[in-house]
Amino acid sequence: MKKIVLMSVLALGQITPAIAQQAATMNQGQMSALDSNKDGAVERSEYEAFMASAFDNLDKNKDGNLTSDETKQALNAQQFAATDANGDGKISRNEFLDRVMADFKTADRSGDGSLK
Ligand SMILES: [Ca+2]
Ligand SMILES: [Ca+2]
Ligand SMILES: [Ca+2]
Repeated sequence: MKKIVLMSVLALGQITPAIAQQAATMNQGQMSALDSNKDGAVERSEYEAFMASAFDNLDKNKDGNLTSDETKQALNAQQFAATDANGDGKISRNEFLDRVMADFKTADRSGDGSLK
């Protein structure tokens, strides 16, 4: 499970430098960062909250969209295009969350809404 969450983070590139630097191993600290209620599982809501704050960090001018400029450290052109579902050259909050939550759904093989 640790590996699966990590792959999801990597699918979007380097969401935060801290995660990227430690991408090779998902350590206990990173697990705890996602598991905010500390029950040992990462629920959908926890994952979504984490990713929403990652979006906010990337959205430097706080207009609710990520431009290629704002994500140039994090996403390559291919990743950007894959996340920009409607192809308008910006990644909206919904497009971002749709993408990462699709990753969550893929990772949640048991379909119980949590990763553990
Ligand atoms: Ca939890
Ligand atoms: Ca922006
Ligand atoms: Ca878009």
